[in-house]
Amino acid sequence: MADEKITPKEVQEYNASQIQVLEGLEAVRKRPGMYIGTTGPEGLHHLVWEIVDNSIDEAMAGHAKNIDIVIKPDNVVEVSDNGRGIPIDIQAKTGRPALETVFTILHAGGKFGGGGYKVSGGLHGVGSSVVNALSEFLEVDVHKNGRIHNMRFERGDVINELNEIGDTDKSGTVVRFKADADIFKETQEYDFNKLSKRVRELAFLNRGLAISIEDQRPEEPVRLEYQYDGGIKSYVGYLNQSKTVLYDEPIFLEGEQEGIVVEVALQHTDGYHTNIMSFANNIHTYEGGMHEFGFKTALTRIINDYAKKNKFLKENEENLSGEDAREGLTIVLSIKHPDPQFEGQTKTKLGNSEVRTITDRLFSEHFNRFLVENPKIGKKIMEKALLAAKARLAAKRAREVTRKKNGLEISNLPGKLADCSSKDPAKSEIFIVEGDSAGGSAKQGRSRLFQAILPIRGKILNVEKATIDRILANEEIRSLFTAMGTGFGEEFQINKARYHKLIIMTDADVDGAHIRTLLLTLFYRYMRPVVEAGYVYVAMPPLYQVKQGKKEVYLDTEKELENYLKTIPTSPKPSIQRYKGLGEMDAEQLWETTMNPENRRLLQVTVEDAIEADLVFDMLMGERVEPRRVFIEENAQYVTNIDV
Ligand code: TSJ
Repeated sequence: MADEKITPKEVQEYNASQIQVLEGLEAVRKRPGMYIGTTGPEGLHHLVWEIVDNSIDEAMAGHAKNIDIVIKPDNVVEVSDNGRGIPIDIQAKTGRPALETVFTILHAGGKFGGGGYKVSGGLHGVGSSVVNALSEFLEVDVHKNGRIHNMRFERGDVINELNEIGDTDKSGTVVRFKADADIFKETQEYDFNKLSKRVRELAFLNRGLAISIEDQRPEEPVRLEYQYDGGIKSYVGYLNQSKTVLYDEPIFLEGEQEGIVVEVALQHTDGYHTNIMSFANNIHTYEGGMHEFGFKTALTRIINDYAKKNKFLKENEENLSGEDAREGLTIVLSIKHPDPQFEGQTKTKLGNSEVRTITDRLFSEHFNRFLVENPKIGKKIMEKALLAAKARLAAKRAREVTRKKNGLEISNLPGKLADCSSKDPAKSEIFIVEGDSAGGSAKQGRSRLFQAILPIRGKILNVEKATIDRILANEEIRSLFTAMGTGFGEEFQINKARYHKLIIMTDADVDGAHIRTLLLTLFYRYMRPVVEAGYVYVAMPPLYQVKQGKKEVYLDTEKELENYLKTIPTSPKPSIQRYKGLGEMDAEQLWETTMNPENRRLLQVTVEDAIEADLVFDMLMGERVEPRRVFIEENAQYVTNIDV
């Protein structure tokens, strides 16, 4: 890399950051939102990734092989790695140990040592000092040169200066911290499921890295360990595990140019959808960016060149479109960049323009060679793309015939929709309710001013296995789109949404879970802007009702039930009802427990949830039995609430 000259501008920036240093960690405690976004659950979990990112950096630099995360009782988090250990020597500039600087100076993380890829930037990278400032306590043990070096901080203040606390034959860093309840007022509870999903993703993205996560809060600790020698190639295999694939091994390439590492893994399925997941320095770039752009251009170009050269397409025939070229593809694209620029609304769009040409070049060279060396697979890929083009052209002709009249206009509002009287979308809600009896209770119990009810019958169409025209012909799906008012496909308009809350209300049993998953898959595939806008919710009806005398109490989990029963007198004998379905509640109960904004609990669906639903969906509904069996076994602990 070229030496950089320090220009007057940079000198100025340096001075500016010095001022920030003087402000110290007090500023972080005063306005935590400025540094971690929120002090709700998102911000709380962010602390863990802030610390883990440092160990990932050490692993990416080739110095650590293992990372272990433990959620200890009382929500203390411990992160350790077997890297070189944070440097402990006195820095000339500050006269303080480097270790102390890491935790007491804003933005100091990773500023020394030089080189390598940092996870920092974008959502992450505000530094370990921010975590320290927001922790009731933080302790660090550095195993280095045969000794254990320790420091302790409380709310950012040094409590124990750097000191040696014993001998060691290992090297590495251990950090333990407890989020400060004065800052994280809403909750200090970590969601193990959420943490372990990201841990698995990090394992996929960093080939060979062994990363474990243990929950020591329950009586029986749970420990999960992830290590993928195939890296993102294994990730694609995982995403496709329940799909029918066109060839056994995902296509994989890794290349490097100008210090930028590019990895791509892809594999075709017999489905109609494209699943592309891109990452920059391990951050999921939901909004895409230059790496995705370069990849897509290259893929379309190479497929067209190959098709022409090998007479799959005649010279005078129209080129295959990008969407044709990507149909049925599962793609994971991961780049590592020394200085990533994140742009876009959610700072998840990679902006570095040089990445476009580099990804294009590295991928096309490899993919070209792959096609030449594997003509049988090449033929399958061509046939898939040609079929996609044929379907696209047929659909286009069909659309031209029925131009404008796809029947989804609001003038055709479905008969079974009980609309609300409010015309203000921001205040309006639509409940998608499974079954006619629950639909009836919901219609009776609702607040007609702002709540609309759309009952749907039984299983809706599996959009995964259906073509567009079949989806558009499906009555349940049509009524949903008509009610929403957003149109469909290319004509989709989020600003036409007639409701800003779309609430899925299904039974708490296996069928209910299936229908919820089907709906989430439909939204993810065909109403994604609605999911991205945060309009989609899942209603959480209670599982239990306890009745004692005149008093009725509703509870959501078995544990809450147990705890509640301990607090009430034993006579008169309480009667406990376990709700199997919404239909068992009368209109008033349904309103009180599940629909009334004052009492109800709604889960907002994120894009990640929808992706997960997509996967679960494949598992439960796919054609292959073996992955379904394995999935149910692996997730047995999570499905105890489900009646099988
Ligand atoms: F920063 C931190 F506290 F958040 C943290 C840092 C937390 C954890 C769990 C691990 C780490 C960390 C830091 N692991 N490994 C390192 N490595 C360095 O800081 C390091 C070591 C040696 C050298 C060198 O040039 O010799 C350079 C660096 C950056």
